[in-house]
Amino acid sequence: MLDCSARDDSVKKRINIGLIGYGFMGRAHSNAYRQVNKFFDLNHETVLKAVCGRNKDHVKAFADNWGWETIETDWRDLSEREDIDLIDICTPNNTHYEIVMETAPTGKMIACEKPLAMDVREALAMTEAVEKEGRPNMVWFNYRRNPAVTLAKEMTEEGRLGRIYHFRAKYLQDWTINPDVAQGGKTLWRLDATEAGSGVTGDLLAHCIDLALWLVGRISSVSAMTETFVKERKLQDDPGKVKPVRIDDACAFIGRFENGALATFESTRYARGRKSQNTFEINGHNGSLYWDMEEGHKLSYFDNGGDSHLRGWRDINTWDSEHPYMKHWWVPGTMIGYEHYFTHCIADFIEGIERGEKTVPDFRDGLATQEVCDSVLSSAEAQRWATIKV
Ligand code: SOE
Repeated sequence: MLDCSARDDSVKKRINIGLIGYGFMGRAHSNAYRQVNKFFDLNHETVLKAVCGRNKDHVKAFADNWGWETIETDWRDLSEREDIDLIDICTPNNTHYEIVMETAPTGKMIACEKPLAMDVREALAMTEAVEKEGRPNMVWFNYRRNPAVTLAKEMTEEGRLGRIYHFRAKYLQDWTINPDVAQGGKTLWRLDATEAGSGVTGDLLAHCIDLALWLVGRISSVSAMTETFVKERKLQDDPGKVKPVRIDDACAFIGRFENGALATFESTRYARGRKSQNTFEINGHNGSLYWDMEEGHKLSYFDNGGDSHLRGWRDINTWDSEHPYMKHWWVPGTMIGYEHYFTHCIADFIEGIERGEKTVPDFRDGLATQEVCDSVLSSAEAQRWATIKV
């Protein structure tokens, strides 16, 4: 078993990765594992040891393309392998629980895609299982690792905004407006509640909630509404059949933070023209911050200090070497994008274990987001405020 606690500057240790799932996230993570040691000076090297998927031909083609050394077709065989140090879960949400519960006792490190689980009950058991082993674990909330978002975190921690009054987030897409889009199957499992657990709440708002908890603090209560615009869809794997749609196509909620700030969130897959508009604004006593993933390098900042006639919003282009992560990439002024956030996730994870520090966000943080997601859905169903258990 790999000992990640000791820092030894003379030898680069290997972290043998076992990836489960090879869809969109499998590609994003594979790319991150390939890039991380080229751009970050770490004492550990990621090794693309094995990738697992049920279809042998497909997983073999994926492994050949990305440079994975071996393949498995049953995740249990992968999680039992002695030569694997870290299991990375990129499969649909309804599989996370079983994989984590069976892998944790092997003592392997575990990284899991968001949302951590189908619900709080699963997420709590998973968190306890990894904490019992005391091994590093992580949930891939990749947007924390955007340089502008990390800068926002630094600025709130420095107290530049003063007392925070408001956090306002939205995550808008439009890819499910067409009722002919099917549900279930390899690429459309996000639309099937039995595999995804929920719709935009778990898939998109989970990102916004994770950022809210990180940037502002714990949320204590929420009041939500959801809507499912298309009531039934055909099945991707069996287009002759239709099934009721049980996910939330859209969700909006308000909430209260424990520190007294107010929260407003909105997400939908029916915002015509919006492909992945993920934004937040924070309003504090001394200033405000605004971020929009569609211009992801930019953090807009209003500082209420100085001469009042010179005040105004300014755009901080986080592309200089002093901005978070940027010294690892290209020359000042050149851009990085979506794929890099994943590389930052794994770089931070490895740096954390080299320093013996808690990885953030870990399963405990993923559980906190899950608690808010579950409360949002139960509030919408009951049509009343829900209190978040701490
Ligand atoms: C859904 O379309 C999706 O791919 C999410 O699953 C991701 O988490 C989000 O970052 C982009 O949109």
